[in-house]
Amino acid sequence: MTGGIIIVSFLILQSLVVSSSQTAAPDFNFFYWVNYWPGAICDSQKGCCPPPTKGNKSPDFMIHGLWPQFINGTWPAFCDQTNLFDISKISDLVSKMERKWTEWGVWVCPSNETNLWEHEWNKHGTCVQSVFDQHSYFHTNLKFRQKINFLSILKQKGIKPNDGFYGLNEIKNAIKCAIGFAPGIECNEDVEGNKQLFQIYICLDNYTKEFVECPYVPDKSCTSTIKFPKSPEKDSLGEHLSVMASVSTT
Ligand code: U2P
Repeated sequence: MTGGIIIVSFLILQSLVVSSSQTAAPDFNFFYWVNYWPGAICDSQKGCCPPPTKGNKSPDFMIHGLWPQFINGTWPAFCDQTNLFDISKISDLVSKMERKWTEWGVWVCPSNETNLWEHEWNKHGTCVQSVFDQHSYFHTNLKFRQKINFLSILKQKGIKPNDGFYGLNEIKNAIKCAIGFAPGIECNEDVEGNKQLFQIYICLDNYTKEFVECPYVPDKSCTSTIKFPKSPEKDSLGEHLSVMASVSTT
């Protein structure tokens, strides 16, 4: 009798372990969490059309996304057409997302705004459903944005968005000092062809529980010294908007 109870208990326990591991085992190796510097879009060939009302008022890094990666340098994308982006699932997060995750196309002239949030979920989020649903995917991005303030990390080491040039290693070390692991840095070019700080990549384990050493990072686009471009000042923002207003009313 006792033996029977033990066997039944064992079978129940085993079925619980199997079902929880089926939903929880990620089928990718790690995450990139990527943030971009809007100033690097503003002084590139594309020019700048800062968003008028939505978003952050003061210059800051913006979330690009949380991307699952394979160890061999490839990544999954657009994994599930049956669970596409649905803003009603994240309505409580929207106001924060407008401040920290501004649509990237709005900075480009002429603005080519698409829905970045929708794109990021449909492309990357649908491939990480073993770990996240829509709400927890976006919430996790915001949680890390709250935890890591790249601008203040860099400023503390005297690295400021002032069109100055800084050592690539100086920038990486500042971030390594703060989070324990060196980031990847992606550069683009300003109109004069100077390489400049565009995106910061940090790596997280496949449950986003901790930072990890990046298996590889897209460093090849930078030179050993790179520019940290200014962001549009509030004044120039106002100027830009009043020019736009006068153009549209004449
Ligand atoms: O490089 C173009 C876009 O492909 C996605 N990407 C790129 C490199 C990488 O290691 N992992 C990855 O997912 C990004 O997709 P997006 O969300 O921008 O469409 C990257 O910008």
